[in-house]
Amino acid sequence: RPDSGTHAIAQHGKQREQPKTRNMLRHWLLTSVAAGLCSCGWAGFPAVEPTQGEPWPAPSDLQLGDTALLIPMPDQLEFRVTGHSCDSLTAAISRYQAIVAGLAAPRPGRRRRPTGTPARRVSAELARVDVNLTTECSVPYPEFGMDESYRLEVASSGATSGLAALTADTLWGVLRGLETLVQLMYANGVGGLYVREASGSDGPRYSHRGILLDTARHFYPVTAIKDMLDVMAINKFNVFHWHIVDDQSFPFVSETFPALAEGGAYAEDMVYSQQQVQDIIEFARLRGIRVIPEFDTPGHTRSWGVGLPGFTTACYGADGQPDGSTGPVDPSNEDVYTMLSIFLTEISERFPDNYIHLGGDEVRFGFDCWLSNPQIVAWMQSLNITTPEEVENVFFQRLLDLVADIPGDVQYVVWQDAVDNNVTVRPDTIVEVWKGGWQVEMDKLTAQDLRVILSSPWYLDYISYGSDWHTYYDTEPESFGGSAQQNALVIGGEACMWSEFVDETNLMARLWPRASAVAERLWSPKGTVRTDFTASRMEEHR
Ligand code: CP6
Repeated sequence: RPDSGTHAIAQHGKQREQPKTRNMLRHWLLTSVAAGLCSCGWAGFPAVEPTQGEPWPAPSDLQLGDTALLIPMPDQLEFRVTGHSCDSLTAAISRYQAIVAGLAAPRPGRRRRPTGTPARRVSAELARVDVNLTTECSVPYPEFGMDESYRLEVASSGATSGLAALTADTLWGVLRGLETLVQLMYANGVGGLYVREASGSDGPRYSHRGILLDTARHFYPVTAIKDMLDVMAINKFNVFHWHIVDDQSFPFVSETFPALAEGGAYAEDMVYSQQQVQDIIEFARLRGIRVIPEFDTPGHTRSWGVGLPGFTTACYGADGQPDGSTGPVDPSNEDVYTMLSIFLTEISERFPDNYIHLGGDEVRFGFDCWLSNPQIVAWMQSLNITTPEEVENVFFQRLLDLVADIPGDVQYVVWQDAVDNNVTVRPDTIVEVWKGGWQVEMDKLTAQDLRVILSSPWYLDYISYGSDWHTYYDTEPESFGGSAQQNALVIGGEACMWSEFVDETNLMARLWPRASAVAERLWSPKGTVRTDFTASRMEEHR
């Protein structure tokens, strides 16, 4: 079926339950007619039963009832702050008020439950939403390990009938709870909404649930990044791993080294200014999303060397002369370490998160260049080392040492390559696993007592025919056969959007809803498995 995204998602899905006879008849009629009209070889997969008001990712411990409450005038729905308040909370409530008001509008391109067949009995009207933040909004920025849990009651009977009550100990929990609450709502077709009866609590399985966006292979305007962050919040993602620079371009405007972007950006206006970076961090903060910038060295640094000659290695040809190309960071140049110390101090001040991603991947592509350069060979001799792996190790060790000297609590994430190459990392290092054979690697790293995040199975820039979200969904990060102690070191995962073939024109379509599969795997309790109902929920969520 080349025609329908909705069916593509659910094409292998079967109906969750046997519908009642009348529904079955109508269903049979509709599908037969559709099949008869379609000469495109439709395989006759039954359409999934439309769901209404199913939250995604699935909450850990929230019971949804059989009845719904009516919200006759969505734009008038009152949110009352009953606990602590702060600007960030007020901003979140305004944002969700607008979302609620928008939910009643008809949505194009989506199959709906036929009018006249309400999913559930409507027993009351929703009078108000009480939002109870039990402690002060004291933590200004989302951080690793933050409490994102909340309690939610939407009562359609008893003493609190007609009330929704959201309670959380942190602003981040309130944000997650508001998102769930609006996902319990669905349009009634005549300008109002229903909201499902619900009771219980929810919280994430993993504390690191990220999306990597590469803004170096193609430049993304701030608006595109904000669009992504908005949908990340809908999916309860909480980390924007900003792969901000790479070989191809350096769009980050540094205060201490403005030459980097002047030389390395694609164009003068294809940069992220100080103001824009701050704007993105603030937009993310209001959605409970951390921004972890990646400044990848010593590989993937061609663009750094354009504005800062001498930072990267000059590669030599067979004739013993520089051939005009450049390789990885020049580890024999002492200025490089001074520069990185100043630069990363600036980064630690401009990005509020405690973590910086230091990269360290794919250095081997530059090994030949290192070995071609007589200065580096002489430097290697002076250190009594002979292999490029040792060069990589010496550089990275010095990098980690200088990061340790930056004032404040600066912690780091590295790609698995650094540890594979036997760099001595601090015990609190987070290692990101990206290569194939990830189970073996996760086992190895956690056996060394290192914390890991997994991204190998979730390279969303890669596309193929069919419902690949199934595979993303079914990947269990702890399926590497480790001990309970090892499993506890798995702190989450990331979906990656490398941008060699992606830019602002196709980013959203390539991310969503496929990244939603990853979102549920990382949020919902261990053991959450894919069923036919998952496809229906995915369809509604999309
Ligand atoms: N860019 C950078 C990339 C990749 C990595 N680092 C990458 C490698 C292999 C695949 C996809 C992406 N494009 N800087 C590796 C982490 Cl399959």
